[in-house]
Formats: sequence, C-alpha cells, structure tokens
Amino acid sequence: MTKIVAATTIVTSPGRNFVTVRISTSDGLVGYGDATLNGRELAVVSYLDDYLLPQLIGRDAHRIEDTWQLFYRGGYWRRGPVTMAAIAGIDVALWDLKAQAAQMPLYQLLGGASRTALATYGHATGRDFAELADSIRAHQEKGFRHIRVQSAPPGLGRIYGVHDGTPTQSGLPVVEQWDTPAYLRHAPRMFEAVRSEFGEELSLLHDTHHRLTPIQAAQLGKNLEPYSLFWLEDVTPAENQEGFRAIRQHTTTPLAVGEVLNSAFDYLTLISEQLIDFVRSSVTHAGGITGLRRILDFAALYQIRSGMHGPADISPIGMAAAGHLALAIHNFGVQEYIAQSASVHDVFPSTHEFRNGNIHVSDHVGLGAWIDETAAAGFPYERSFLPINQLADASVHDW
Ligand code: GCO
Ligand code: MG
Repeated sequence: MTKIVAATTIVTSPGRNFVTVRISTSDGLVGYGDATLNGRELAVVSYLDDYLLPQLIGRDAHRIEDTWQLFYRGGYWRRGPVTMAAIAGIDVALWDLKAQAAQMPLYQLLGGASRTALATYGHATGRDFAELADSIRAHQEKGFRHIRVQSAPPGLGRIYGVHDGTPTQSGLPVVEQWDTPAYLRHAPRMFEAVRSEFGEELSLLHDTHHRLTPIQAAQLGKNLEPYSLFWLEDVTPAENQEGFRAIRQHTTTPLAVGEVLNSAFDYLTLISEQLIDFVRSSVTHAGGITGLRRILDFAALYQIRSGMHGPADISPIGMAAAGHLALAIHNFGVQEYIAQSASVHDVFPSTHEFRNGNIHVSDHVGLGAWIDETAAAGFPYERSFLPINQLADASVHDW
C-alpha cells in the first residue's frame, strides 16, 4: 500500500493569494492540488490544516473515491464553498499522485483524450466602446475565437468586469456601483455596436454576475437574441433555481450558470429541467476532479456542456486539473482562460500551454503543474477581499 506520509498547505501571494495542498507518499512522490477560494483563503487553510489533513496521514493514497466520500459524506456538514474547495485541493493532489505512480498524464486515467486541444475564451473590457473594441482586437490577435465582452453603462463608476485602473485588492472591500435600469438599456446597445464592428462570426459571451431578478433576466435574454450570444452568464443568483424556469420560457439565449455552485445537488433543478446550457463550476471549487466529473456526467445526460470557471484566482495547478478533465470528457464546451503574471508562473511552473486561443494539455506525467516553494516564500499572504456592490441609495446589491 502507498501510504500518505505528509499533507500540508502552502499559502502564497504573487499578486494575489493562492492556497495549495501538497501530499507526500511512502514511495517518495509528491502531489499538488489547488484550494484557492478568492477572498476567503484562510478559511479553507484552517479547514484543511485543522480538520482534513490530519486524517490523511497513514491512509492509502490510491483510495481517491473513498477519501472524497470520507470528507464529503463523513464530514456531516456537507457542501459549501469552503468545504468543497478543501476537498478539491486534496482530490486533485491524489489524482496527481496516482497519475505519477502510473507514469501517465492525468487525463489518461480519466479515459484518455476526447479532443486535441481546449478552446478558450478571454475577457475583453472597456469603459466605453472605443476601449472595448481595442480590447476585443487585442484578444483576436492572441487567437481567441470566443470573447467575453463587458463595458460600463454611462455614468456609473467602478463596476464588475470593467477595469478602471484602481487596484482590485485592498485592505477592506472596494465598493462598486450598480444601476439595473441603466444596465438593461446599455447591454443591447453594447452588443449592437460589437456586432456591427466585428461581424457575425465572432463568438460572444457576457457575464451579468448575479444582478437581475428572473423577470429582468428574461427581458435581457430576449433583447440580446438578435446578437446570437454563445452564452449569457449568471443572470440571477442561482440559489433560486426555480427562477430559471421563467427565464427559460422567455428566451433562447444560451445560459451559463454555476461558478459559485459546488455540488450536483446545487444543479438538481437547473440540469434535470434543462434550464441551463453550460455548467460553470471549476475543479477547484466543486470538490476536485471527482466532484466536478460527477456534475458534468449528470449534465451530459441533458446535452449540457462544460464552461469551467477559469479566473485569475484559480492557480495554474487548478487550471492544469481543469485541462485534464476538459480534455477527457465528451461534453466539453469552452474553457475560461485569463493570462497569469510572470510572478504567478515563477511560483507555479506548469507544462500546459496557451497557444492561438487554445489550451494544450501536456503529456508530462501526473498533473504537469506544481509549486516552487522557494519562489512562493518570497510572496507571503496578504489579506484581500472581493469588492461589494451598492445601488445609488447605498443599499447592498448582489456582487
Ligand atoms: C468569471 C467570474 C469572476 C469572479 C471571480 C470571483 O466569470 O470569471 O465571474 O470574475 O468574479 O472569480 O472570485
Ligand atoms: Mg462569472
């Protein structure tokens, strides 16, 4: 039996915080998993260090499913982002170890490749149309064929998805502004301008970041139909899964949901009633490869595809895990991909490559991504928060 002999967390902040799980075995191998939960990183570290990792010592490293069930089913307090990110970090490290032991790239253990490379989308953003158009062109030059577009309704200050030059991390949460009527007027105008400048073929995505009521979302989806979006994302908070019934009855714009969802139960109504088209959960936030594969196999029964969350707050280790799973499953849709800084790549060496709009998963044994602990030590943890969102009357709105 290959025993787990050590399991630890590593926290590092090369520009933003990342949490990594490192597991070592009796046969001398070391596996890594990403457990980063943006703005709540240390809650996951405590969950791992204080509760889960001590239970790993002496266990059989190859019992991946059993270990997943131990921490999910056996933990009594199930689900939730902190728990599922902690389980994800362990699960991916165990898959990395198993693939290294098998001397194979991880995707081979998941059934082998179903495609040659993974189509990605990037984020184009601008305070006005001129800036947005420049950003779209810059993405096209990098080879992106799918591009998410976001721009600010006139008159609003700092808003989700649009860079205004102020730092995204600070001592306390940054406050952003929101105005639903202004947004509902602006979004179709933005797509009208983008389509007339860039034509019909470019695949366009858009993220509403949970801000609308179901009926507002239905109106938006309907008004965007002429612009044939690849997807419209997170139109309303998905805790209200039944709300999507109303949206679906009113619009044929494809819907993507779920970057904050982390178990198949969170998708029960959305998937079984075919209320969405893309599952947005990531390996890092949805219980690892074991957890997300379960959700995606369920989705596949209803022709729903993957659109895994891939923001900059998922480390290259998390992106590598996403790549192996996306390469193997049949119902892959598209992979979100945000270029990381040079210091992130120094801390997290990885062997997958972004080329011409695609991610190419490598044939390196195991996950093919790891952490350089000496480089990581140069970037200690810095407390940071996601922004919060408010209306003109200073009341809190969904972010
Ligand atoms: C996306 C997301 C991100 C999240 C961020 C939160 O579609 O990529 O909405 O922008 O806000 O990952 O941690
Ligand atoms: Mg999103």
